[in-house]
Amino acid sequence: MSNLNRFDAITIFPEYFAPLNLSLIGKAQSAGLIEIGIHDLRSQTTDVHGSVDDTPYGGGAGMVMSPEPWGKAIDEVAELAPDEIHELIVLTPAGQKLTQALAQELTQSKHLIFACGRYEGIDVRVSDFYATQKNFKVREISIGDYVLGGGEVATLVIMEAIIRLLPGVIGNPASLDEESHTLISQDGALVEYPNYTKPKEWRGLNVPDVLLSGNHGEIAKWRLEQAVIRTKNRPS
Ligand code: 6GU
Repeated sequence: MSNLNRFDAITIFPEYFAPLNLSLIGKAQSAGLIEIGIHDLRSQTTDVHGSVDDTPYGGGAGMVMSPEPWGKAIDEVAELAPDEIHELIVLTPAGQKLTQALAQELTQSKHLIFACGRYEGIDVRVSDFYATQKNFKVREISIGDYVLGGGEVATLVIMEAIIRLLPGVIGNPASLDEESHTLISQDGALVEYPNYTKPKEWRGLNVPDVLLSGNHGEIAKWRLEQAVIRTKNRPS
């Protein structure tokens, strides 16, 4: 059984996923740390038009994605990691909100399948069916309280949040410990302290003296104070 993390996305717009070949995620794939597959939902359709949606029962505006192509696509993709529990992630603004803690939790899954709905979403029987399958776990996830045209961009966001946490993906893993939402105070997650690099003065603005002092205790204290201030002042 393979021990690497596998990510599959099912979509009617495979071209949305081209950026996965860049930067951190591109390198993680080349290095064999992860495997990513992008699958065209329309390849599961049987009619000449490649229809993936239909009008909603009960009436109302918009179209609903049909369960049959989704079922076929998910069954096929599950076979790419036949021995794993498949975490089926259905992207919807109605889902559980993505947080750093959720991204961290999802690093434990060996096989993530992202179902990228469009229109008014996917017939709910798709989620209901896979929730009854013992080798599947189903989750609905949202990336925030606003509406996107589909789950593709949300999938890119979630994949990036997870993949950068996987062992070996980031060169200096210590940098993960000090970043926003990972730093914890008594009040919960903090955003990151402000960062500076050379030159010492830029357009009349100076680097705070404490950062030039070489006193690591004082620097850590200052950074924590700054993180608390920034967290408190952040518009909510
Ligand atoms: Cl996952 N999908 C859509 N369509 N809109 C969203 C979202 C997902 N998360 C926030 N807005």
